[in-house]
Amino acid sequence: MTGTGEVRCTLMRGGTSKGAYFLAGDLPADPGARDDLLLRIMGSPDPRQIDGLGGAHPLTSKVAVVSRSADPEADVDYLFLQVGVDAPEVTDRQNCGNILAGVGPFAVERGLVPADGAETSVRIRMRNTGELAVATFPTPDGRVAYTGDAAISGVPGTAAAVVIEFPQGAGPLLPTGNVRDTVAGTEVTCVDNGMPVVLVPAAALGVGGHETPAELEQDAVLAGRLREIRLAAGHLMGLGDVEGTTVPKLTLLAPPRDGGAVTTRTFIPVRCHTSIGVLGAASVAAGLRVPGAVGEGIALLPESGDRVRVEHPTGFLEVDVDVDPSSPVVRRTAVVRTARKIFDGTVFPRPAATAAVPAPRPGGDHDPAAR
Ligand code: NQM
Repeated sequence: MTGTGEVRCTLMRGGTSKGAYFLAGDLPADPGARDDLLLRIMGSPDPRQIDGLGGAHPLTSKVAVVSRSADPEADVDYLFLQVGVDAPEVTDRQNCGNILAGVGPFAVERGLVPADGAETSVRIRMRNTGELAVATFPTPDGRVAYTGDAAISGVPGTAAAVVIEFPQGAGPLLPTGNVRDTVAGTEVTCVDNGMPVVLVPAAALGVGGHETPAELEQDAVLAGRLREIRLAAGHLMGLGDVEGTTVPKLTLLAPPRDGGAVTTRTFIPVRCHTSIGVLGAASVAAGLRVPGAVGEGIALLPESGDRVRVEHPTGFLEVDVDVDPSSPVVRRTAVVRTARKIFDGTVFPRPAATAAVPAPRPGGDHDPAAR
């Protein structure tokens, strides 16, 4: 970072999300100063993020902070930060497996890790959860290759595969200790295989579970029920008061329609995801494999193999998840994503003096476009 506040930044698509990637050393070490700078870089708070890099949706208002790791088990440390769109909030309380897909390529691009032959594996310590991931991607001629033939739902075209493996998670798969809980009058399963998620049968909330995200977001009764369930589940899951936080997520479950195991609609937590998060899907898939959980009677699990195809609003996400159902413990999780470097350069943050003044809402009295 220079005296004028400009910062070296790489904008990358990671899976079905997009975010600004930084070297930790290029950002202020003090979290308050860092978060203030990130709000100004992303253009928050403003529902359109018109004055910054953010894309006016939680899925495109994300930041990765990457550094060499001091941990002998890891090459790099990755801290994920969710930047509020219309609220001046930056939180490290959740992780992001989509933005994770860009971390290995970014680490090679910026010289934190050398390319290692035709394919490079980068061991990543995810600082939000303390857990480890290993990302493997093509590096022919010592450079990251972004083109390839892997397709993921929610992203047009194809790109090089980034294979991400997660060894056994440290925390309990069922954070409440129960396979089912009754929360705000609804039977749910609370699960955490990298992302705290509350699984809710869509039918229990009076919806089909195959609606579009826009249709579900317009349903005020549903929004109220989801909020009640989330706040109560947060306490049961040991997360405390989750008002104002982005975890746990809520995933509605419905029978599959396109050859998958289950249909999902995920709230992150207010907006409905246009697909599903990677770790969110890893938690859903693991939850479906727990005997007696609320997915039973809704999901159709394959009779053999680890692969679970999780359907979502724009296609599906396949997760390999090996669960020992007796404990239950997840032995291994793996997923294929793609990532792409969009630009690399210098970002010029909005000056600090205007940071605290929220922009008028679109269509509001002070919005010139509405006049
Ligand atoms: O669950 C969105 C995303 C995510 C998170 C969210 C994610 C994950 O799609 O690993 O990737 O749940 O807020 O980027």
